[in-house]
Amino acid sequence: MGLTLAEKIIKNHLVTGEMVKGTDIGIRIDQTLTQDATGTMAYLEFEAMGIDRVRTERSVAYIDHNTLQTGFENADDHRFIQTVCKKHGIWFSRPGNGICHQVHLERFGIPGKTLIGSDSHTPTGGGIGMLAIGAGGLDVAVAMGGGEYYITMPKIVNVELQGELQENVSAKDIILEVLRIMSVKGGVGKIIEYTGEGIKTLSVPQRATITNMGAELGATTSIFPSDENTLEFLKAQDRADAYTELKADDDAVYDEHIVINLSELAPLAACPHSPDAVKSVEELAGMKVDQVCIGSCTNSSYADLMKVAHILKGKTVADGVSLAIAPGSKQVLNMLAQNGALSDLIDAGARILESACGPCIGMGQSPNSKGVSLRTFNRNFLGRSGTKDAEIYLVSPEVAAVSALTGVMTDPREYADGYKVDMPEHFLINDNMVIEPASVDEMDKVEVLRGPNIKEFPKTSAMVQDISASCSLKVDDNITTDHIMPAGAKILPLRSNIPAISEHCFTVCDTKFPTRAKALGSSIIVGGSNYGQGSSREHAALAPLYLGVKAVLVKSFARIHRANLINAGILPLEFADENDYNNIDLGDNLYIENIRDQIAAGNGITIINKTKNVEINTKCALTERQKDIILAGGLLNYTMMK
Ligand code: MIC
Ligand code: SF4
Repeated sequence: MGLTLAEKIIKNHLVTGEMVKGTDIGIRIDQTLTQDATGTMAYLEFEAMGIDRVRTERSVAYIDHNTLQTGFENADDHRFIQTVCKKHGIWFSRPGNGICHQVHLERFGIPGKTLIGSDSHTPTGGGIGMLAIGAGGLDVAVAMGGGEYYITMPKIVNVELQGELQENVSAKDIILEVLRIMSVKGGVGKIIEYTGEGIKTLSVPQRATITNMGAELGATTSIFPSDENTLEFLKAQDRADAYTELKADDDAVYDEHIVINLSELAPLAACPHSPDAVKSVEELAGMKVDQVCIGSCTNSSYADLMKVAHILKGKTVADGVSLAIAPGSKQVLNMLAQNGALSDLIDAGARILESACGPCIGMGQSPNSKGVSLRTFNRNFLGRSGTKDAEIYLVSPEVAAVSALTGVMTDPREYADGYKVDMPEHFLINDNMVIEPASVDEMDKVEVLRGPNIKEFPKTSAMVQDISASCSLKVDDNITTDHIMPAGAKILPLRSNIPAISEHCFTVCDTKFPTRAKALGSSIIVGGSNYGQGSSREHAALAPLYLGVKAVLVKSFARIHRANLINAGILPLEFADENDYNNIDLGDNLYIENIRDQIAAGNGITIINKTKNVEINTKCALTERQKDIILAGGLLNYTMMK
């Protein structure tokens, strides 16, 4: 029986377990990446493990999220990351060099290698044929120290692309169509593998748009084969030696099969407040628009921005619209500057932002009250833009650009004029903003510089035997990590300070949660299905941990968040019978006895709701390793005990 491409890469990296779907496997990690909003914590964890030097083939730290410096905090964090990287063997991409996923694809991604990153959009690397997975900071720290990375062996879904996109329909519309079909929880426990004649028409950056936003499916990762288009991209990046041809065997067996005919696809938009609330642009046409933002790790490549520049050239942004553009990398921005396209953008009235995440993570450019904002980004969760009552629509660069001109949602096919951006034969290459680590001989001389906002990783203790706790919060389905631990320009600078950031935990849902949880001492959160979807931020586990949350009991979890809870030593429980969701209310007194024995026995955990006098059976499907992590009080304790 033949293997799929993902299975081939897993097989080559398998250290623990067997490739049996649904069972736990440990894989060797070749490369890691971090960004600054998760990076400080990841490097504090790495330091706590006491390992001198990274043991990966390549580890890179990027500064791209917390780039608004309205106080000392972010600048201090950048300096900490820069010095810690220099000392321990990690390459450092300076602020201004671009968004981690875009730069990694351009300069470091290698087909067939494994990559984990402390950012949920790490699967962007699947566009170049890597097995690239988003993870919590602690998992990345362990991988930097040479430890394997554990996942549940996923099912493999084949998305077969046929035909060719019409002009002004783009890669973004392909992934929006996949989201429409599969939903934000349809990819949990799965890898999405793209095949078919249609992929030949897609360049590496277009493929990367698709694998990037595959994160919104909840998928473990997404991947494209490595073929002549991959070689063309690598050659143009002066990295042809990184190329290997990679594809699935002809007789590979997939668990699911989806066919999309690109020729029939129309421009799409994800409506507020979920990436799978997809409608056609035709249906939404004419809706008044207040803001347009172009950029993010999904859609900020050279080709994307050349297309935008072409649409805007010689025109002016509509009166009522504010247009912001953040190019994905210094390479992209500089190429636009050199060929004059930047001037077309400026001339049309675009507000040019630095090459960073910017508005995507609420670092500035929050829309006006009740504003309608079209964004080429990947997430439109409630409040993420910084304006809670704003309406965010996720669209392609083509839809964004034409709508910026007309002031209303517009189908870009009406503006088709035959223009096509060719892949440059040579990208502009200058890695002067990437700092090499110190040599082994020099590393001891490097002093790691810490600012006062950098507080220690919260200490945890081994799991106790009995837990008496109250329900401190009850939430619905599809809770995102942006609900649990909001981001934005005001809160992100506290990412290195768990006591301070925990004051904002869940405040999008309930402003009193942090005070209540602290007053209760020990508590349990109750939620619906797909709890914790979205980002990889381990702060969504560390802040509840700091506030005394001992267990999270839900209908189902998103993958990375569940792993982060286990890493933090918080019990992830699922209702054995979903109807029991109705048997717990806010404030109920809950009791779990002999918990260590129940975890070890592995038959689920019984919670007694003393307020309602009912017993609730929960599933607690932990592998032997995960049981040991939970019993030790988290992955850091477990790793240090080993
Ligand atoms: C995001 O897009 O939500 C982020 C910000 O990049 C996060 C990481 C973070 O919260 O720091 C992610 O996707 O993992
Ligand atoms: Fe940055 Fe947005 Fe991409 Fe997250 S999704 S890495 S915030 S650009």
